[in-house]
Amino acid sequence: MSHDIKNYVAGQFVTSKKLFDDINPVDGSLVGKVHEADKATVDNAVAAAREALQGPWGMLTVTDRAALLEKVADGIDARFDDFVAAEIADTGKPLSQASSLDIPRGSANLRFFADLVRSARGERFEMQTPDGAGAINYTVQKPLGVVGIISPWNLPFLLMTWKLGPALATGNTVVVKPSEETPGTAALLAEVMHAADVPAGVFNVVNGFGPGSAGEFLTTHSGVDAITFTGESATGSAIMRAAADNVKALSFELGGKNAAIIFDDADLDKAIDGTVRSVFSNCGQVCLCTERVYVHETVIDEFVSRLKSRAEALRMGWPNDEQTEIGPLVSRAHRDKVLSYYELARGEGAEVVTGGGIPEFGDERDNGAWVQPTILTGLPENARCVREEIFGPVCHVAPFSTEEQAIAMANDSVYGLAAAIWTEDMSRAHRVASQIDVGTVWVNTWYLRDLRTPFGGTKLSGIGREGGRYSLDFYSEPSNICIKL
Ligand code: NAD
Ligand code: 6OD
Repeated sequence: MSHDIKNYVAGQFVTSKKLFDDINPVDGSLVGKVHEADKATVDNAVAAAREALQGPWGMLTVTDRAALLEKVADGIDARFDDFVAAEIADTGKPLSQASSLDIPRGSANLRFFADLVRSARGERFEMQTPDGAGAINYTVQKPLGVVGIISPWNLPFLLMTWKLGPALATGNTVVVKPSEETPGTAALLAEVMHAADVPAGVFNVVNGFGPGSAGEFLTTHSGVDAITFTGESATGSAIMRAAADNVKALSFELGGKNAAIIFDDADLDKAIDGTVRSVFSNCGQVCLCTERVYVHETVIDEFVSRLKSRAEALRMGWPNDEQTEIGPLVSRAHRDKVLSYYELARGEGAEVVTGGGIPEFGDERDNGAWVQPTILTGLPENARCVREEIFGPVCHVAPFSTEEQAIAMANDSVYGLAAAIWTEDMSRAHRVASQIDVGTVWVNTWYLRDLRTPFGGTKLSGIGREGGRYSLDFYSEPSNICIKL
């Protein structure tokens, strides 16, 4: 049954005269009607967030703020099934994934940053002065102010809370703009915040699109102090231009064209398991997914043949079927983009090892946004399908002969988000990992996350790092207090 998804501004659920459809990509059915925030609604949200900085929220001690975040995390856990259902309805992702990754990481993100901010250390410097009495300097961390959080559709709740946790833990107030494709879990979080008595204006949600809509209103708003954004690199550039006039602080987690390198000494069972995960998880819609696989020439034939069998065995199905391993893409529009790359690959001379089209179900799912898991070979390294982010369940597999060549191929990209290396030689693992120009290198694993580590990308993959103390550094501003003794 479809329902209305409203904005949440100054502690109130706010409607709009302009509505847009939230579509379920499994079968094209209507999830709900979304109230699009107009300029006045965004202005109200920013004003409420600014006011809340001065109100009870601004007066809370770190301990009280952390306790409130934990109360919100408890509220998420108490409504776990609702969050899972909302995420599945918007994205079509399998229940097994939504209930083991997306939603658990939502409350974990809040708990982690509540813990971290409680134990954050300050700094203090003693200095000599000519009169001999000296001075003491210490640093206080102040919130940035009003933070705009703009999130994508691939891991909607995980990625929104990944920014929200540290932003609130450090004392900011926020205006969240979820992706127009996936507004469900942000709306539910507003209900949880409301029930947890989070002061009005601390957490606001405005729904809408990018240009000419809530995204642009937020990024150009002079009352917003910082923008933390996850999404496409081209959108990051547009936001950077929009934010320039007010010189806002920016943190960007952007696109990738991530490489996996499989050396001849790799444990092929592990490498194939890991590559199936890194290429096809979330139907290839994780920024960290592998789209370029480089395999040593002596093992590439076996690797491709086994990867093909595994890709063909992946179970596509209804999200609530516990056997389902892979869901649809997020929308028909995104499917058109992915299919255009499948077509382009053929035009560029690729061999399509498996996939390359649309599956047929013979039921309502034929109205959805499904696409086949696809493996390509035979493309030159300058082919567009090897260079551009596709963001679907697809990889290109190419051979290499030397370690130096593998490193050069992995680094030959305008992106620099993540890489996976598969080898049983730990000296090689250390040697190669440090030469790959990306934010995260996984060795014999993929997407294993310790939230204390720096997370982000080089080149077109982003600006800045979040995670652990890196998040605290971004969301707060150090001020020096100098006391002459
Ligand atoms: P997107 O850039 O199209 O949209 C992301 C968000 O930005 C949405 O909320 C959208 O409405 C908003 N937006 C779009 N144009 C805007 C504008 N001009 N001003 C303000 N807001 C605007 O990205 P997407 O399609 O939702 O997500 C997929 C992309 O995100 C992929 O490129 C993927 O690699 C990237 N991504 C990166 C990471 C990371 O951590 N590096 C994580 C997830 C996704
Ligand atoms: O796990 C995370 O913290 C994180 N930021 C993941 C990003 C995934 C990209 O789609």
